[in-house]
Amino acid sequence: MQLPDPSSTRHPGPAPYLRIATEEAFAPPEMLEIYRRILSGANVDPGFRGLMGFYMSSPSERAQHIMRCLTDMDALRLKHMDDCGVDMQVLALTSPGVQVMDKATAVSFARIANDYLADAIRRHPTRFAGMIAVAPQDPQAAAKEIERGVSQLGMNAVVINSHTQGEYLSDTKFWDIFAAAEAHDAPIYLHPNSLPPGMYEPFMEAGLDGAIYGFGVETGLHALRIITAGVFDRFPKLRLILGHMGEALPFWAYRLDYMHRATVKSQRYDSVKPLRRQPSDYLRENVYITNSGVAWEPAIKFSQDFLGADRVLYAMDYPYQHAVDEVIALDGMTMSPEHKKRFFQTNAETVFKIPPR
Ligand code: 1DF
Ligand code: MN
Repeated sequence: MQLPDPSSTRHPGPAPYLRIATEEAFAPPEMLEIYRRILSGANVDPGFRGLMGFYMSSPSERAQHIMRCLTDMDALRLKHMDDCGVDMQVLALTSPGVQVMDKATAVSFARIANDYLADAIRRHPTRFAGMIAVAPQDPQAAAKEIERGVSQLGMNAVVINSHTQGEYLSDTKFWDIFAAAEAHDAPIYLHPNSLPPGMYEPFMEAGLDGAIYGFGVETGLHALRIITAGVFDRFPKLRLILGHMGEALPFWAYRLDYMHRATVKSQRYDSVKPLRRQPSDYLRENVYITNSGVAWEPAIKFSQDFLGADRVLYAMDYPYQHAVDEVIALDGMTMSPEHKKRFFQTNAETVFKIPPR
């Protein structure tokens, strides 16, 4: 990993735009205590143990750095932002958030985490914005927390860390969450989670279960399940945000459309029903993507071409990815000044309703 090198003279210079990073993680120390309790119990989810069990116990430099950064909401975080030229972080409770907890703990801790985040935003209102954490385990409580987050805490997006104990939001039992998000005009950032038990083994044995590949496969699958279940036909104004270059779905668009059409026509699966539009239409009209973890100009340009320049947003994925060189590379993209400003600043201001400073 490229840790910021204090002796480096490289520093992103001033830019004709603010740099707003939109998939930045934090963890209240109290959540780590709950995680410790879960990890010491019986029947621990293998994906959760492989992910947070690792970061919370490994002596490696990467793990120690990440744990230090996740739990800091003040000087250290602001210093790292300054080092990287990041003006603002849009913060989300780190994966898996409350989704690994039992229902009652998840509902109550989502509120605690949101209050904790709102306090940090109050301390640093020009540096932080945030997303509302919810417990999908209790869809009605999640809907209420979205309402509270928007109307009382001033947060305008929701974070859900992909599957909840192996269950997907394509199941209609979760759709009160979509109804609340749509009613409050709050996009849902569908962020990766560790792989559920049914997917874990073949990825883990090759060391590919994490952010390197498994996360993207599972979160992309989740987004596709939401599309093919007809969620956007039922909630046409609902918006999803996907990180990691849309978890590669823009690259899949042609094949998704062709094979979805063929599958519907052949009546091969009861679960693949006709939709009002093609899968790629929902990607272009209901989805925003961020470049979290992918500081790569060709992928960003392809996505702008496919989705439109108003749907591709900057993200760093701090502290899991923390590299000043990436900001310098992105500053240097060959791209019109208008599109670059949308990418780094104005799309985030619009999507997260960040007030002008
Ligand atoms: C990792 C990556 C962990 C991402 C994350 O949350 C995360 C990682 C626990 O590298 O283990 O959010 N990510 O979004 O790429
Ligand atoms: Mn992330």
